[in-house]
Amino acid sequence: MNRTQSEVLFAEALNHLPGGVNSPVRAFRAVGGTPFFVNHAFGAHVRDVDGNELLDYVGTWGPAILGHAHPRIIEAVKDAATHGTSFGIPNPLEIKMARLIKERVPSVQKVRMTNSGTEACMAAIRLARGYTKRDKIIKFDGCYHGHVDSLLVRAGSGALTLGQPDSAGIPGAFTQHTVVLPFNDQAAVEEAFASHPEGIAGIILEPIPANAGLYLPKPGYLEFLRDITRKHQSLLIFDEVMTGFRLAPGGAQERFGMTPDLTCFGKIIGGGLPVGALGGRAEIMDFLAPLGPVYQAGTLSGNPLAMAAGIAALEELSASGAHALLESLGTQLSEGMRKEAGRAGIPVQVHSCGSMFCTYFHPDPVHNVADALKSDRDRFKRFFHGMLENGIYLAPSQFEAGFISTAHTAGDIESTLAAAHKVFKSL
Ligand code: KE4
Repeated sequence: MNRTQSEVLFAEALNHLPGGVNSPVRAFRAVGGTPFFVNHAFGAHVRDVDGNELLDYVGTWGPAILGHAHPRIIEAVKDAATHGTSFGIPNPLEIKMARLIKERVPSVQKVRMTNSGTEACMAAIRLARGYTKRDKIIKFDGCYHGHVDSLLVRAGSGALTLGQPDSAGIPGAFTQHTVVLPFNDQAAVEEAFASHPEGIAGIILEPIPANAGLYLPKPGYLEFLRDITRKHQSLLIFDEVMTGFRLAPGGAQERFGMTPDLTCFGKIIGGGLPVGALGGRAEIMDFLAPLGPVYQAGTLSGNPLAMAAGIAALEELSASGAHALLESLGTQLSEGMRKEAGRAGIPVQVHSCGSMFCTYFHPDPVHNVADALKSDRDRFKRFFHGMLENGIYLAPSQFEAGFISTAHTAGDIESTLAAAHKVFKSL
């Protein structure tokens, strides 16, 4: 595949941007080679600056659930832009977005918009601490909640990919109240509550951890977390920045029948524009300024363009019966991947949940990040580049998930599996 222009651009980007990128996971550090540059995305495809068209299973890390440049989103952004790009004054679209979130996620009674998932998660833990007047927050290793100082502790996503799950530049004092536990381990959580008699403000988790690849909560685990937090008057915080509105119309909490106290959102609700949101019970959310004592703010929060794009995305998702299609495409891909790897004698764990998936090159089950770290990253690297050479763009790290959109077709999945058939045999 000709990558001449991308290589020229990357060489120049290295002079202007640390690592040549504005977000580390884009740099291909885990898979090697030169990242390609894209200037056109449409449907399930992206086109790089050398004219190569790729079937895209990253979907800008989740937002492109309807595919890229969906006409309804483009139209909504164009129309909103003609009325101004930002007001810094309340605008009606903020109410409409909040109502759409509340209609889909019954655990949410009030919403605060932010500009990223990181901000939503940062606000969530500050709110939990302010509401409960406790300091400790439990997170799980391998989970990633954005680059919040106190949550960049044994974190996933790019931090794990780059081997820096505990970032430099964060004083110990900033993380002394962060209790990091293994995921799927009930005894560890019980022990943490027992050893902190002063109380735990809350537990924050990805209900489906998808920043160390993708693994699932064991049966009963989420219910256990709900029970133990309720018992100790701690808050259960679901980070649904990736799973929200994707794993079901109401996200993972609908799919798993759970009711968290707070939920963090992002990605899909911005239709590809910068966005995040925090939602939850009114009695908790009303602790946020200007009503309550917990400060949180943002110049561009509720920005009319991001709201217009996100509203279009949520309304189109509902109108198009998207989730049934996403479910069937996800099953077709994961079952096909298992079969092709089996045919080639390659030991893999193919995990999927709805339209999210991950292929671990590992012979044994993966239930947490310790298991995930045992996967064969060299084999993943060869698989990634083999698929790329066959026109299939997968997430450039073993420790990321893949995303299917409603713009993918059964035919796309078939051609992906045909490519996988060839590439698995070459491993
Ligand atoms: P942002 O600040 O990147 O909008 O959201 C942070 C975040 C919070 N919570 C979860 C569960 C997330 O997955 C994320 C961000 N996801 C990564 C992909 N694994 C973003 C990709 C990137 O960092 O470039």
